[in-house]
Amino acid sequence: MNGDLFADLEPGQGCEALGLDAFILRRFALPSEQLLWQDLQLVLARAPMRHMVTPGGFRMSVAMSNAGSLGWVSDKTGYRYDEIDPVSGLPWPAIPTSFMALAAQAAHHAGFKAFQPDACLINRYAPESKLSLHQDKNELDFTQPIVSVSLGLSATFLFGGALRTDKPLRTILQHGDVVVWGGASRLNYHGILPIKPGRHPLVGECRINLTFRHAGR
Ligand code: MD6
Ligand code: FE
Repeated sequence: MNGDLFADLEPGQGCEALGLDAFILRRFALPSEQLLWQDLQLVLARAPMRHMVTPGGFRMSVAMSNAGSLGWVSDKTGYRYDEIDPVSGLPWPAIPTSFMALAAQAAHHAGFKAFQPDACLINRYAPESKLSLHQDKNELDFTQPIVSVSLGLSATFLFGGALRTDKPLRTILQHGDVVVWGGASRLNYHGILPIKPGRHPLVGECRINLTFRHAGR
């Protein structure tokens, strides 16, 4: 694996390469699905899902919330990480232990040791919701990877390059799949195509994505 600065382990079994320093761990979250689901409900009881507004004034089709000392927020003034949930006026709920364990294990499996997320963005996609191609660049520290956990309905994930014009790869993310990326791919463009309607036995008629990052100093 490339990127000695970022990793000094070799990726483990069941790691599918998506790009340089980017891996899919198929079904990695399945053994903890019940605990993750319970803990997610506790977080959402304190910080309910909401549709944020983009700096351009558009309501996002994806509903969002956060756990952790920093939460990703968007409003007319821009995108940022904030310690306070603007809806409740309170700090975001802590990242549950079950989430932290899964994120750290997945990162370790993909060759990134000592991942210490301080932000967990929770995305909920109803049918037809999508996320346009974007880069994740609001974090202060790009040396730590991102760990992304897919739950519920399947989605087509687009994984491009460092330029918006690089033709993206397409892969389907299913319930329990975990994507880990960092190093050379950390700033690659990516997105989610519109979700197709369906019903998942645990999650219902939507897709939930948990994205773990180290956003602060
Ligand atoms: C999603 N994910 O899967 C959207 N960003 O719902 C992301 O935007 C994302 O999956 C950075 C790293 C992994 C991701
Ligand atoms: Fe992203």
